[in-house]
Amino acid sequence: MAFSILCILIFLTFGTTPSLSDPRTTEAALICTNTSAQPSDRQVFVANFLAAIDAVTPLVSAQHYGGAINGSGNTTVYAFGECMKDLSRSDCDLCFAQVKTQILRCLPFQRLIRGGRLFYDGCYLRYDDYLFFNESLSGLDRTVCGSSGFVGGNETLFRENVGDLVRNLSLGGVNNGGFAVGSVSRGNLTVYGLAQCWEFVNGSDCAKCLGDAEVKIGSCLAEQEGRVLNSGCYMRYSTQKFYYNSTSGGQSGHGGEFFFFVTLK
Ligand SMILES: *[C@@H]1O[C@H](CO)[C@@H](O)[C@H](O)[C@H]1NC(C)=O
Ligand SMILES: *[C@@H]1O[C@H](CO)[C@@H](O)[C@H](O)[C@H]1NC(C)=O
Ligand SMILES: *[C@@H]1O[C@H](CO)[C@@H](O)[C@H](O)[C@H]1NC(C)=O
Ligand SMILES: *[C@@H]1O[C@H](CO)[C@@H](O)[C@H](O)[C@H]1NC(C)=O
Ligand SMILES: *[C@@H]1O[C@H](CO)[C@@H](O)[C@H](O)[C@H]1NC(C)=O
Ligand SMILES: *[C@@H]1O[C@H](CO)[C@@H](O)[C@H](O)[C@H]1NC(C)=O
Ligand SMILES: *[C@@H]1O[C@H](CO)[C@@H](O)[C@H](O)[C@H]1NC(C)=O
Ligand SMILES: *[C@@H]1O[C@H](CO)[C@@H](O)[C@H](O)[C@H]1NC(C)=O
Ligand SMILES: CC(=O)N[C@H]1CO[C@H](CO)[C@@H](O)[C@@H]1O
Repeated sequence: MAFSILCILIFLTFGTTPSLSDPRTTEAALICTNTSAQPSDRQVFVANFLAAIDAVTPLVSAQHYGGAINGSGNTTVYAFGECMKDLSRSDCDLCFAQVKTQILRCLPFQRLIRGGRLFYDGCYLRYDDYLFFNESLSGLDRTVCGSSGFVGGNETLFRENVGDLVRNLSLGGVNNGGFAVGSVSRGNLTVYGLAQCWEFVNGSDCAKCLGDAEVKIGSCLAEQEGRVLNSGCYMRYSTQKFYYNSTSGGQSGHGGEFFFFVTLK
């Protein structure tokens, strides 16, 4: 009996196709507003919330992003979701399935909270009570620095590398339809990064958003990792490589133009 269970476990572990899947469901930030719907509107608000999120889900699965609006007046719910462009479709689906359940921690059901943003490293979901889809900056934007300080190497070099990286990410993102990944190596130090503007943020607003992120991420330079989570864009650097080389999740595909690798002396 125990043996057959073991066999099944072995089969399950090795019988499936090897997968490099990483939906990057690490949470970067959950930001909830403190506005709530009227208690008398409870049923309608909850129904609109669910309908908006439900409408966004298949769009994200099919095209990596989607926006939906449901309801009217004070109970209107606007929802937008997007996966990072380097995730495969299956990783995107996995990431979005989680982000969708975890945004409930903003308590749209219990407290009828009308706005929430959940940033994962692989995907993003926001709902709110106004049309925010093309918003680039807002008062709730966050900078989240890692908690492992940079140690054991040349700190000056590290700062220079991150500085060049985020400048490149910002420029590269603006010039490549809102997405860039890349690395900068100098001395024996390499830093990796990713930047992405959300789909409905236009070129000039994307530039504004990434430019802002580039400046704010500078406050993280004592740490091995840093993230800026703006209304219209996401930027991250790390001493670890965390992104896929192509826009199709490591498989061969389109989008090679989205990266850069820089080696400086
Ligand atoms: C609600 O949030 C706004 C800004 O997000 C803030 O100015 C205000 O003080 C908050 N109110 C409460 C009661 O927390
Ligand atoms: C809101 O969602 C409901 C339920 O899915 C749907 O019947 C309705 O058409 C949606 N309204 C809008 C404006 O999309
Ligand atoms: C909308 O909400 C405000 C307060 O939040 C309330 O005064 C107003 O009556 C509401 N309007 C409708 C149409 O329900
Ligand atoms: C973009 O935002 C502006 C306000 O900043 C708004 O007037 C416009 O309708 C928005 N465009 C789209 C396509 O959502
Ligand atoms: C390479 O990195 C190590 C720390 O990881 C550091 O101690 C060493 O000095 C570096 N060497 C050079 C040539 O920069
Ligand atoms: C650290 O890096 C800076 C900038 O590249 C360089 O000028 C300096 O000599 C390095 N320091 C050490 C101890 O290697
Ligand atoms: C981008 O959208 C903003 C409003 O959100 C608008 O002011 C600006 O002119 C737009 N830029 C372009 C290039 O469409
Ligand atoms: C990604 O690209 C870098 C630089 O060209 C290369 O060293 C690395 O092996 C590539 N990784 C994968 C998984 O293709
Ligand atoms: C694409 C891009 O902007 N590349 C730049 C990255 O940063 C290095 C150093 O600052 C530049 O030399 C590259 O041109």
